[in-house]
Amino acid sequence: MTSSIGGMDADLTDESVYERIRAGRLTRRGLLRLSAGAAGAVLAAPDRALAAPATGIVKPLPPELFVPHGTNAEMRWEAMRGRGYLTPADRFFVRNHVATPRVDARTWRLKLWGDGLHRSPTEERPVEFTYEDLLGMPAETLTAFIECTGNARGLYASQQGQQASGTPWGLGAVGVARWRGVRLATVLERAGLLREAVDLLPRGLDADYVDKGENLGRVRRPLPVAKALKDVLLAYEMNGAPLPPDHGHPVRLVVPSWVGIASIKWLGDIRVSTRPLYSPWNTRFYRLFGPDHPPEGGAPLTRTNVKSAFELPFDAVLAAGRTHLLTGRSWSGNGRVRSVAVSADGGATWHRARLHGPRPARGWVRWELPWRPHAPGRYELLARATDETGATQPATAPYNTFGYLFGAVVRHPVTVR
Ligand SMILES: Nc1nc2c(c(=O)[nH]1)N[C@H]1C(S)=C(S)[C@@H](COP(=O)(O)O)O[C@H]1N2
Ligand SMILES: [Mo]
Repeated sequence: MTSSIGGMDADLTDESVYERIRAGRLTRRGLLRLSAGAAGAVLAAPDRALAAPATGIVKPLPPELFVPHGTNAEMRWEAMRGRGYLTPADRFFVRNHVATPRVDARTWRLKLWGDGLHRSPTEERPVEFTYEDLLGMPAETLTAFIECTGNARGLYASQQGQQASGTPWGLGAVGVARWRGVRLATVLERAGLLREAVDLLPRGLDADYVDKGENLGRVRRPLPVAKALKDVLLAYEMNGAPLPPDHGHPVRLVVPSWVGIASIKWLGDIRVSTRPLYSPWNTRFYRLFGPDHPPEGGAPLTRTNVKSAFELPFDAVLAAGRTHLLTGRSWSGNGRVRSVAVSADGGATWHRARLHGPRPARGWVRWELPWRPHAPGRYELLARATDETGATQPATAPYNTFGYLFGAVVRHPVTVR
């Protein structure tokens, strides 16, 4: 299995190239350069402009599966109806600060450096691991969701009349995959992790992020060593295939149960430090700001909250006098979802949904409930999950200026005819 992944690397490159030729986005000259891999790890900017569509996302984004949001793409929840437990890669949401870079696994290196490692390797002379090195280490699989911190942000406006800055996601900035790779703990240990190390700074290989004219450098978000050693994966596979370009090829972090920003894609290097580390991604962003929070923001966000989604489009049309099977999924960064209640009358009466299928601690749970609406009209469907810590979904989400962690019960409108 492990060696076949190494063998599949070239195939993956071919396939993604083929995909872009088919979509007419790549010239023959661009193709020759790509396959020669001449430029090294990342394509030069002119080639990237040729190779990638305007979104900077490589995979196709058919409108029946995705809602585009600039450089990002949201999964439509109806695309999960009748599907299995996992979110297939073709419909997994993409959150890119800039654009998907093309990274060649054959020349890629993971670099570790900093005073938290034995003999304090420097950024210029780091400890290095190749893709093959990682494939040769003990592999683990992990079924986990990745969810953007701003998932459901759009509901602050549509449901609570509050303006929040950032991508106005619906509920589709979440997905569950089966990730396979090496424990970050294994690599840290081999790199010579010191007991005094407290913080890591994993950094992506995508281009610098420019925020309103200010260059903030490459995407990097501090990660406490304690979390890194507990359950973080250096993933090279997603749902049994090599990690696709948009999801971090060749290697990404998967930081289960934590806000999506922690799961750095196209991982290039990790600084290891004996002192706490900071970047704009744990100071300026990904804290709660606003009237109810301190001026410097609350503590950096870690675990996500409880949420639920129906596998239906907003404003779905359903036939009156028939029984419909309402289906959906619920998940929480605190652990397993214990129960889900559904209301079809705007919250006046609640019914227990039937939970079914696997329920891993870091994934989601599927549920269903039959519903027979008698009279035509407008209805609001509500789903409210409670997790194993007793945390449940409130009627309203506490406001913060960036619109993070919208965990309120979503009022899902449908029409019965
Ligand atoms: N290098 C890098 N890593 C990144 C990002 C990015 O823009 N660059 N976006 C982060 C954010 S905000 C989220 S929500 C997740 C999204 O992962 P996905 O695109 O595979 O769904 O990746 C995270 N890792
Ligand atoms: Mo995110």
